[in-house]
Amino acid sequence: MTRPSEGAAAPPPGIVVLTGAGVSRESGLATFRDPDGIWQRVRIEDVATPEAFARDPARVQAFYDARRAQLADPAVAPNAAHLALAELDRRWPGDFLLVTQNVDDLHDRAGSARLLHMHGELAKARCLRCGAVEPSPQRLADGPPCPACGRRGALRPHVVWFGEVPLGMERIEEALAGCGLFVSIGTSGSVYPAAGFVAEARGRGARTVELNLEPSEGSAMFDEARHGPATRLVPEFVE
Ligand code: BV8
Repeated sequence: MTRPSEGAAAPPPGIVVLTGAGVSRESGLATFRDPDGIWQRVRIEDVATPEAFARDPARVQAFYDARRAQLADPAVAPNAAHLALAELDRRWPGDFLLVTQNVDDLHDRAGSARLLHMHGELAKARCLRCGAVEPSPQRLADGPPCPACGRRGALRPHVVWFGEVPLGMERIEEALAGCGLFVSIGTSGSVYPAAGFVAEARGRGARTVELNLEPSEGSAMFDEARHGPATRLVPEFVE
């Protein structure tokens, strides 16, 4: 990990880290496109689009209720990669932003502060009636009341489905524009706009590094790629 040299006139470079499902794999959460991944068991069109929710809300709610329930399992906890990234956030004196595609709460529980969930969060629900975003009840399939307006059956997962606009894009673009280092961890580089961030960072002169179990779809875009499990690669990189 580059350290700002003592007494250097220039401020330390900004860092942007992008994570995907691979960073949570060793905490026991399935990824999406690996052989045992979620999209091998259910189709995106059936559970992760606004059309799916309009067509069969009960099925979509059940899909997210099951994944939310997994987060309550004590065996599912932040791993060494999440903890190393939280440590880097605490320690880095320059600009820092951890952008995660993950909807789990493991970065939050690890202590990451400068964190942005661009695909939303399983732990939150959004009211279709009043727009409030609140901590999610464990199960949305039963149609619990919105904590803000009281309307029953109006809560959806606060998750960005395919075809919906990712969250925090302005803040992400700003961070990419000013960063000197872009690190992509545990993502296949198959979902946009996240998969395009490396090109944006490169275009601004940032050093780009990929830490992933195996080469991703965008590996060729990176200055450096290290392959192996995140719980080994990330602590090593952060040191
Ligand atoms: C949008 C929430 C407009 C739900 C998800 C071009 C430009 C813009 C859009 C598009 C475009 N082309 C196509 C699109 C549309 C679409 C898209 O990208 N489709 C894909 C299928 C081609 N994109 C959208 O619809 C997005 N919205 O574009 O709006 C817009 C654009 C810009 C600005 C304004 C408006 C919305 C996409 C969000 C969809 N929601 N998640 C949920 O979680 O249920 S995305 C879904 O895929 C997951 O959330 C996941 O986070 C995401 C990416 O997957 P990964 O995290 O990478 O997981 P994956 O399994 O694929 O890979 C895991 C990796 O980990 C592997 O490489 C593996 O080797 C590695 N690994 C495994 N174990 C380990 C490991 N690495 C290290 N250690 C280990 N132990």
